[in-house]
Amino acid sequence: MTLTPVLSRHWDSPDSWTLDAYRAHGGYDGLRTALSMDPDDVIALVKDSGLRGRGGAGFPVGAKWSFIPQSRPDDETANPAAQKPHYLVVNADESEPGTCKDMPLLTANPHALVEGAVIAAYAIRARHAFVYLRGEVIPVLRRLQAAVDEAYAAGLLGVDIDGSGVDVDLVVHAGAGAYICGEETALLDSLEGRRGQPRLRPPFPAVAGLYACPTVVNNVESISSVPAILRNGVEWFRTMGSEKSPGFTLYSLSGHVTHPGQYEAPLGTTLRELLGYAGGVRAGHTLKFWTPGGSSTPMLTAEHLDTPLDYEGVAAAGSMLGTKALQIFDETTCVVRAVLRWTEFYAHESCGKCTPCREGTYWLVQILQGLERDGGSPGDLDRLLSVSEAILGKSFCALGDGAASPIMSSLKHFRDEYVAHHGHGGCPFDPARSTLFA
Ligand code: L3W
Ligand code: SF4
Repeated sequence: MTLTPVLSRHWDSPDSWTLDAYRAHGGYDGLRTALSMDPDDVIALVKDSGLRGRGGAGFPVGAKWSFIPQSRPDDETANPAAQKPHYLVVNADESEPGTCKDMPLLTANPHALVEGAVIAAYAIRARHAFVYLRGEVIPVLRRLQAAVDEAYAAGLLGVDIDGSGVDVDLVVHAGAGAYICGEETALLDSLEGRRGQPRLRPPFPAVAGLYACPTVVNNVESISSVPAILRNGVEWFRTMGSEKSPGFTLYSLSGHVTHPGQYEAPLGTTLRELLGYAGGVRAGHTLKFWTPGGSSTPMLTAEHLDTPLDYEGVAAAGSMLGTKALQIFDETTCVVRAVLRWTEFYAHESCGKCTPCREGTYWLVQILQGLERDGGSPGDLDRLLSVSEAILGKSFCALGDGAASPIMSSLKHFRDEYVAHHGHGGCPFDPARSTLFA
């Protein structure tokens, strides 16, 4: 596989984020193509492309768009849901530990998202679109708002877009920095002005989303990938990746790697290949474990270096592709300490709505802290497993499963290291050598 930069092709060009720079490379040509088509044909094209959601779950984008009631809102004979307004919401609340693709994308190429959002809104017949952005990242908020302002001034947003008679407004909304607001239904509650907590699904947002109206919620990278598909066609998109996981994607490499950053490549690229682009694990060290898609995805080891990083390949290896956030840890890292840091994050970010996650994450932290501090108590490993099993599949939303996942996968691959904490009376690693978790 080779790198296939599409979204990141011009990231290093001066002023890559401006409308002029974006247009110089074919920007907004995809929108023109879309506006010349029937909205249903745009949905069919995105379906044919096989584009899958880039936010973690990999749900097919075109299928999700097609769940929105298909008849026109002004068709009185139609399904009543079709007469409600439709909304597009872009999930830009990137917070999964290790995930760092949407913020660089919005910083260097915000017009790809604006163009994709107008195309998506047109396809699902939405008059209003929202971007729910992680609130702490003020420079990204400013950069995206500037792109939205430029698009309005150029007639690419607002009323009668590009003389097509189509109207779309796009609002950028800054969240207040809660991980749970990346869960789509908590995000919708937050956008409506309430405390962000997950809603029961079904109904899925496509049926009852923002203000109880049909709503598509898609990740930044998913929406930003759409213009290139309109511009270059389905066949072009399908020349990359596999039948079930077609196209290009942004992999983020972080941690003990020589050149951390975002690498855009076809789905199915392996970690071995990506490490080749990124200069390998830092000099003089060896790979110990890694996450394929952020801390919520079960960790893998050097044994999985040749796993194709697509939805099917990573599932076959016992994990999930998730957000393609490849966190690399070398042999200096204490796995218990790494898992403790992640678990503290989940305990802090648990919204408290359901008991398994609210209470379970608290107790997981207590047990892991004990192991690190003084080796813990006999039976701790069994307790870690039983608390994790009480969370996994029994919590109200995916945050609970995400919290259990690093514990269960680390116990599977590194049980001896947990046992060594008992034997040593605390962490056997020299904190001075463990650069990530000092
Ligand atoms: C209509 C149906 N729509 C499913 C839609 C649903 C959603 C999408 C995927 O979690 C994962 C999670 C994290 N009719 C539908 C339907 N949908 N059935 O499809 O739904 P789902 O439930 O499979 O996943 P999810 O709740 O969206 C996402 C994992 O991603 N993750 C990512 C975390 C990253 C962040 C971040 O940084 N912001 O949160 C990492 O692994 O654990 O498993 O739209 O409505 N019948
Ligand atoms: Fe809230 Fe955790 Fe339950 Fe999700 S799993 S609803 S974050 S308490």
